[in-house]
Order: sequence, then C-alpha cells, then structure tokens
Amino acid sequence: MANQKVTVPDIGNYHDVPVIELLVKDGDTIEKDAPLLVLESDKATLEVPAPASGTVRALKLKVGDKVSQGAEICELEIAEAAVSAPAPAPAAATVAPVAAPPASASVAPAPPPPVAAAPAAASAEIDVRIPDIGNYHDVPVIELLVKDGDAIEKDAPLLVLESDKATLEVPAPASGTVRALKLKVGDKVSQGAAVCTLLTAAGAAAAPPSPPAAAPEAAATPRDPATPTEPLPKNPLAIIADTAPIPPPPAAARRDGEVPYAGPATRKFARELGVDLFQVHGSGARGRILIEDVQGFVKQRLTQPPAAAPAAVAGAGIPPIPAVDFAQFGAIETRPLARIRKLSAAHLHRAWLNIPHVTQTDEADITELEAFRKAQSEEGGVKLTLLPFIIKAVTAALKQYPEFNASLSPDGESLILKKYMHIGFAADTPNGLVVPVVRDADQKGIVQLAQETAELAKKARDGKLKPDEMKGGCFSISSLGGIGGSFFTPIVNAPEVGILGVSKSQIKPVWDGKVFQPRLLCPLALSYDHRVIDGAYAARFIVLLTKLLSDLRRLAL
Ligand code: CAO
Repeated sequence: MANQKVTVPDIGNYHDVPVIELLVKDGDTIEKDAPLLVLESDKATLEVPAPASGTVRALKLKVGDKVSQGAEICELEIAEAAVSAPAPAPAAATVAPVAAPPASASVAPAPPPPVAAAPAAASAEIDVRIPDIGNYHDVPVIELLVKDGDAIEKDAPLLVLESDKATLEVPAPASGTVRALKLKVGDKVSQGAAVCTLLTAAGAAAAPPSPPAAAPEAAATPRDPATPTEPLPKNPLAIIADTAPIPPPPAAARRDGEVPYAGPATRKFARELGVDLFQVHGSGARGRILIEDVQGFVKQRLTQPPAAAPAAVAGAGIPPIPAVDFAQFGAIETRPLARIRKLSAAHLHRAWLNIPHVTQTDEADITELEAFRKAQSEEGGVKLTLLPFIIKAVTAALKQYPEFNASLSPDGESLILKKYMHIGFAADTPNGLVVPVVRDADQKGIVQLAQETAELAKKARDGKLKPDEMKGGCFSISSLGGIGGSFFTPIVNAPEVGILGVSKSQIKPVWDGKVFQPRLLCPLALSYDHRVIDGAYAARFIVLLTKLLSDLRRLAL
C-alpha cells in the first residue's frame, strides 16, 4: 500500500472556490477518475476526479470550505501494484494525471476563445468551433446534443467529447439556430475544429451577456459554463457544468435541446447503464443529479414489483410514460391500488405486451335463446342468466376448434392441447377484476353452470375465492352484457389463447330475405393470440358460436 496526497488541481484563475458537494467519505474505495468533490465558482462548476483507484483516507474538506489550487483534499491509499504500474500519475501534488496546463492557459486571463470566430456584432451567423480543450487532440465526439434546425439557448451544451482522461461539454456561445452541423458521433476533433454555424437574431449576439439570474433563458437551461468573452477552464480535468442559480424545470416543462443537470461523470455513468437522466431525481445542490442518484434509480427499477414497473422495464425498448406532476394543474388525491388490481394490472400488462392480439367480432341472434331463458328463468331455484348458455356454447365450439383450448409452450415451439375444458369468467368486484374458473364446464348442464357461476361470482365479490378456484382456466369469457356498451377488445388471459367478450344485446332489424325482422342481437368479440390462431380459424370459431347461440338445439348435437 502507498498513500498519495490528493490536492485541488489547476482550476484556472479561481481562488477560494466553495466546495458544494463531497462525493466521497473516508474509507470509500473509488475508481480512478471518479469525481471526489464539486467546486462551484461564480462561472463554472468543477468536478475534481480521483487521480488513481484507491481508498479515501484523511479527508480534509467539508461542504462550504473554500479552496484554491494545491489545497489538500485527502490521501488515497493505493495498492502497490497500481503504484508500480507503468506510467503512474505524477507524484506532484496535483490530482491531474496529465500535466497541468501552463499558467498562461488558465481561465480568466486567457484571450477570447475561438468559439465565436466571426465577430458577432457584424453578422447574425456565428462560426462555432471547438474551444481550447487543454492538451487534448483528436478527442472523439461521443454525444451530439443538437441537430440542424434546433433552436438553442446560449451555453446549452452542443456536444460531448471524451478523452481517455475526461469528458468535456462544448457549450453554445450564444442563443440561436443550429445550421450546417459538421460533426457526427465518432469524429475526432481538436481545438479549432468546426462544429456548426449558429444563426442568431441579428444583433442579438452582440448584446452584452445577461446575468444568469435575470435571464429566463439561463434559468431554463441549467448550464452556465463560460461566456463568449471568457474561455472554458483550461484544465481538462476541471469538468465544466453550470452555475445557473435556478434549478432545472420539472421533466414535463423541459424543452428540446435541454439536458439533465448532471456532471459529465454522472452522465457518462448513466449512459453506460442506459439510464435516461430526465427520469432521475437529483439530490445534489439545486437538483444536481449525482452518481448515487443514478445508482438509486437503477436499484429502484430493478426491485420494483412488475405491477408498478413502467413499460420500459416490462417490455424491453418500450419508452416509459414520463412522470407528470399533476398537482401543478389542480388538486389531486393519491390512492394506493388494491392488491387485486395490482396483480391483475401486472398480468394484463404481460399479456398485452407478449401476445399479438386480434379481435374478431360478430353478433349472435339470441332471440329464441332469450325467450327460452325467460320462460325457464327460475329453473330449480337458480336464476338462469345468459352467461351459462354462453359457457355451454363456448365448450361446444372448443370441441370443434381445439386449438382455442390450448396454450403455447414457453419456448414457443409447440402447442399444448388440453383434454379438459375449464372455463374462466371475468367477475367485477369492488377490489378489481378476478377470473373464477368453472371446472369441466363441457360436462355440466345449463342449470349446474348457472348455479356454479352464481356461487363463484358471489364468492368473488365477497373476496372469498380460493386460489384453486381461479386456476387452470383454458378459455375465458368477459361479459359486460349486464352493464351495457357494444363491442370491446378483451385482452387474452395468457397463457390461454382466446377470450370471448360479450356485450349487451339489442333488438335490431334483420333482413330475412323478404322483410326486416326485429331480432335480439348479442355483440361478441373474440380476441385471440395470433401466434397460435389463424384469422380464418377464429372466424370459423365465432361463426359456429353465433350459430350455437342462435339455435340452442345445436348444443344438443
Ligand atoms: N345482453 C343483455 N342483457 C344481459 C346480457 C347481455 N349480453 N348479459 C347479462 N344480461 C342481463 C342479465 O340477464 C340480467 O338481467 P335480468 O336480471 O333482467 O335477467 C342482468 O343483465 C344482470 O346480469 P349479470 O351481469 O348480473 O349476470 P351474468 O350472469 O350475465 O354475469 C358476471 C355475471 C359475474 C359475469 C357479471 O356480474 C360481471 O361481473 N360482469 C362484469 C365482467 C367484467 O368486468 N368484465 C370485464 C373484464 S375486462 O375488464
């Protein structure tokens, strides 16, 4: 083990700069280049990275301390192997693993940067070039934050460069519209390389820079690195961020061209993990997003139960719905979801994302069925509703179309055909949707089906269904006929492959070849998993179903 003293590197012409964030504590093991602390002058925020991997010891600073170049930060306990490795960090009392730039290259006294090569007052076009980026050459462009036609604010970052030692953002020298963007990701650039042309409102670029606090644009764009008359800090390790005194706006209010309020190290970390920083809440000063915030965000997403997980987690590549602070539009109340609703939400979401759904509709003429049902309505003390008739018809149709009584194997390689017919039916309960299952429905008569569905529906509403009474379904029925509405698109109750939606019947005129007859038509909507069921097969299934419901005698065949 060897100890290396870590001091504040060359931070340009800044003195007595306050420490606004300490990103490490004694005992922390950190990687080389991980940020140790953040300093904030009136012009820029600077992250001081670790010169080597090691363990932090004897941390000397606290938030609020004011420091200048050479101030002691901590000691870094470094494993011998790392110390004796070739090309170690210089033993000099600086964190910079590359030679600190000469004093003449420090921030304030340097001549105006080559950012705005064309004199702004004379023209409405600014030729934007790569500014002084210290001792770096041929640095790859790793992110382009603008594209041709983008209207951007002064100081908004245009692109990000990443050397092997640091990540640097190049800010816009003025507000304007991006034209003739010359770079693409992967291009290698050095100081003076052309970036783009910035079309500013005539004369606007010549106006003296407004103080950030007074300019609404500055408030909306959280970065305020250097003004055109003041170059970027020359030490490439002093990574530029912002000093805008107003925190970034909420996600919903963000505009194109804005970037999350985070240092380059955090942004790099987020990029590596594929995290959208706009979704991460910043816990640092003025809402600055810290590496810990990104870690916390990832951890939270990984441990979130599927019901609450947004689409981005449940379905790879699906952009999440951005969070909205609804309270900004009016009064709200947040009510936790009931357990059943959370479970059914997760289940429906899975089914919706995994199954390519098609819904086939038709109308069954149930005029005779209804006449029969009404005549028998209190058979054996049991009220006969439409549901048991539909279950009976469905089992008869499943016999002829067994692929609807099947499930796809998990590897998608085979179809598992079931020799039993357990039919589920969606029941609306105060706590949400449940699907009790009638076992061996094909072997039961209408009265028994009426009895069992009534019992199961009551148990469902009373919250007394046993888990076994909701398992093993082969095909589901969702009946909204007692409520109203016409066709709807039910979601297949995976791993089943079909579901029948039943809506409220209505008397409609039906042409019998000579005249229109008033007939009672029941809307049916058959959703199916198109991976298993072909459209023609589904159409035949629903045609048979309507025939069975139109003529009950067919059920006896
Ligand atoms: N057309 C016209 N009337 C209908 C009908 C239809 N398709 N279906 C039912 N009805 C009538 C019934 O005949 C009954 O009227 P009468 O009292 O005059 O006989 C009335 O509507 C109420 O029936 P019901 O809905 O209580 O009984 P049911 O056996 O048909 O349904 C159940 C039972 C459990 C399916 C139902 O109560 C229920 O919970 N439905 C909602 C299902 C649901 O939420 N589905 C959506 C899932 S996806 O979000």
